[in-house]
Amino acid sequence: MPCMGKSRSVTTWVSAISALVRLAAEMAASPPPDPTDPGAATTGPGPRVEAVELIRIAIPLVAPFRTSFGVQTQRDVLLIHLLGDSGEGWGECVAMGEPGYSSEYTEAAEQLIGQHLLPRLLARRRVSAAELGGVLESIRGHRMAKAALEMAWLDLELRVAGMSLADYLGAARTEVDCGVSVGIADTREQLLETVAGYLDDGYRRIKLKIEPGLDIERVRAVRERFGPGVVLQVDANAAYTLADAEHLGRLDELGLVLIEQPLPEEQLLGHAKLARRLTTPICLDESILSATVAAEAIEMGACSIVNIKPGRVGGYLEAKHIHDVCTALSVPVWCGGMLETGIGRAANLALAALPGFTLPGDTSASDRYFHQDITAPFVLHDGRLRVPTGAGLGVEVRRDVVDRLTTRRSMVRPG
Ligand code: NPQ
Ligand code: MG
Repeated sequence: MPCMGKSRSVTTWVSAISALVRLAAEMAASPPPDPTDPGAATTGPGPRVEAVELIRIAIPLVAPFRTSFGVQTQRDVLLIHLLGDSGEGWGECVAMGEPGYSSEYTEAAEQLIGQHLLPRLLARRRVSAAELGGVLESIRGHRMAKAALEMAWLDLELRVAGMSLADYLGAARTEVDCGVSVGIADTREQLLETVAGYLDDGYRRIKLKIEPGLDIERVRAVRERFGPGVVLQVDANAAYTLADAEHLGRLDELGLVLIEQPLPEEQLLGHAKLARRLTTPICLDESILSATVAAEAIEMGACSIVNIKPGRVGGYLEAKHIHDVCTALSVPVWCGGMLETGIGRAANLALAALPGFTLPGDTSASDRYFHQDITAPFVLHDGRLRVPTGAGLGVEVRRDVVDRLTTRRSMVRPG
């Protein structure tokens, strides 16, 4: 326990943090841009959606991607194509084919969107992207499914308004520093070779996927081979327990920016206990489901850095709230990745351009994952990607490529 004098300053510090967390929670609960506020970005009453095409595509990955929860060789993606009275809008659901990263998965998202979410939205004459969360509030969870619809709504609405998503969200830069996520390799030598390739490509940060047994020695090998100048971090995807605290402490001497999600999603207190035993900062990914969870996790000391994935938190508007909350609490954030096609990649770049995104994210070039993307490919320039400037998400979908990759297609209409 701290001595008397220290305990008094700790009390002051804790009450200051509490006040900030309250402010953060209020900001999180505050409504989206007010259309009557001249300073806020507005897009009017929202589009009229006449039909929605649900398209399932299977895109092969350039190489198998192994994490602590499994190996992926292709991406099973659900695309949302809105057909409105004033134009079209595209969205992408980041759920995986199997519920490995989280409980959501593509088939379930498609079912939920078709059976529960779209009927509620299409029952209204017009819905704006900012109103979408409220209309769908009575349906619990399924944030990736909701986020996919919000993305499509934002694209349609902002295309009509002639505004880019980056401007709408409040972007502060025109290009963003990029990192890359490196899967668990079969051998140490293969890992070193892969990392060397990404450093040659110009990536400004390397993230190594780890799991028990393929962790300390692998990370040390990368640090020793490429030196102290390489910006390095690790991601466990919830593969450890609190009993591994001492083992994970061996990462402390390897100069990592952070360790991402060492423990299971629901163990906020566990992460807070682990944080006290490590000098490497803890960053949460899977655990951060909303701005409220982010504020609470930060207050209890479960993390000091936050990975923001719009799909995981229910959309880009909630993602912006988390950015605002974390920025108010001086907690750095970065943009995660879910192996998005050019559609989700474009939107992630708009988000990653906000001022609080001070660490390079998993916003990699298209060719990190795909031989052929369904939009014009995003290409690295000096370790950065350019933020799209066109209206909406700022990308055009290559319908011929989508059609070639399509495994299933259906149409949802009002009524
Ligand atoms: C993460 N992403 O940060 C995730 C997890 C992840 C870039 O490391 C298919 C679809 C395979 C989504 C593998 C990165 C995936 C996936 C891993 C997401 O935890
Ligand atoms: Mg992660």
